[in-house]
Amino acid sequence: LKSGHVPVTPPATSPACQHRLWSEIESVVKQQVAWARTGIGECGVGWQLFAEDGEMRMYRREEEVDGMAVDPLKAVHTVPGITGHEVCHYFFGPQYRYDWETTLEQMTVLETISEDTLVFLQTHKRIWPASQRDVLFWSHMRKLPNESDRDGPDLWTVVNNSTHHPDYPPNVGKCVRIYLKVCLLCQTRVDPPKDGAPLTRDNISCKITYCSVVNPGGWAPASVLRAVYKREYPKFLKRFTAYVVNQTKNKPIMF
Ligand code: 6CM
Repeated sequence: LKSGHVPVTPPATSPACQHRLWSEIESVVKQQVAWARTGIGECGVGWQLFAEDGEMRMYRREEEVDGMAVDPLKAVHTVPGITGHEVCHYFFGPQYRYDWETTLEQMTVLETISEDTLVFLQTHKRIWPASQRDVLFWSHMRKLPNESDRDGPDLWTVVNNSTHHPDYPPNVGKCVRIYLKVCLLCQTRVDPPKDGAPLTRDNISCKITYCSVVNPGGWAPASVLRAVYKREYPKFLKRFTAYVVNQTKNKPIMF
């Protein structure tokens, strides 16, 4: 930092700031990003490693509310060849969701608040013996300025958070509504070629942190839910990141 310069996060400039949900979006994004940035050993809570594959590690804490498992999850992964902006672009964009989201049955964009803020209604495939689930959430994508290295790549995040919509009340049809808080936080790492040659995808990698808390909203046996998560979360993160690698491999790098 140049002397006298104090790092200040510039105010968010998204046009979504006019919207009724905006103050909630601001506060949830800040809280979720801070939580995602807290390392596994840092927060004084006991994380249990439940899945590991190459660079990917997945941790959970077993928690219950009214007998229902609401285990917080935190996953970290490092993937070569892609940027944080690219990862967030494919996670956020509704046009890509059916390509990678294997538990999805139907997705509708209920509201476009701005190009970086959407409201989604999704139904997910039924998992026996429980009822089918749906979920209604806002999703917001944001660039976070790199405060430790002003010339370094920015961080990118997507935060998904359950909300209500008067036309789609919960638990009226065949679906039970689930409630979630999800944060995907991505940091691009650059290892420039020594000889000053142009950067290629061989010189970049992305550190991904994915945090979620899902309340199943109604009866779901904790043991079945935990078995489903143990199977589905690693599958999701591996499949989704492989999808981003595949989509971007012949495209210019999007920082
Ligand atoms: O974060 C993920 N996906 C986003 C885009 O779709 C978004 C949605 C998350 C919905 C998560 C639903 C999980 C499946 C629900 C099953 C509930 C079954 C209850 C009964 C079981 C006995 O944030 C990726 C989500 C990856 C989930 C594995």
